[in-house]
Amino acid sequence: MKIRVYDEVLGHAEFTVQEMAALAPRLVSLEERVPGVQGQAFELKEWHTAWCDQQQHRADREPSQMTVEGVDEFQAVIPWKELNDAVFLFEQKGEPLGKGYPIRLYVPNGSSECLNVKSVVQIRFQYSDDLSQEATYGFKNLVTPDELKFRK
Ligand SMILES: Nc1nc2c(c(=O)[nH]1)N[C@H]1C(S)=C(S)[C@@H](COP(=O)(O)O)O[C@H]1N2
Ligand SMILES: [Mo]
Repeated sequence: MKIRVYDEVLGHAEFTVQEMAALAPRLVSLEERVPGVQGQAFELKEWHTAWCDQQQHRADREPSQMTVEGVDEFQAVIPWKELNDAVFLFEQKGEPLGKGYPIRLYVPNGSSECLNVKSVVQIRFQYSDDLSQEATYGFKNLVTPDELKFRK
């Protein structure tokens, strides 16, 4: 399963879990950030910087927010300043994640545990001047094919 990453400046790319983890400058033990939960993780902000470097992009500004989406279309929109301790969990006991595969976001010190999105398959880094700086989360609006028929 691939993870799609979009950045309004860098463009987009697809990564396997292994490719994503390999780009991280270091791995961290999740337990150090989230007491009681074990596993291998990498830091979101370090990862983003490493990706910028790989693309030889000299970042002159930071994203304003990140939007992550799970395979079940659960999504969270999180202000950049809330993500200082954020990590992606990708491995437990040397195995791919049982719950949360391919990767799971954890936002220690964030505004809600609901932001710990499981089974992340899409990540978007956004740069906006709109300073609505509250994190939000929930399921995207799902439209059934039947409903679509009436949407002309
Ligand atoms: N993909 C996905 N991630 C999700 C959710 C979800 O429904 N789908 N629920 C969120 C909510 S509301 C909470 S409280 C936590 C629950 O995490 P847990 O299953 O480890 O207790 O996961 C979050 N991550
Ligand atoms: Mo929740």
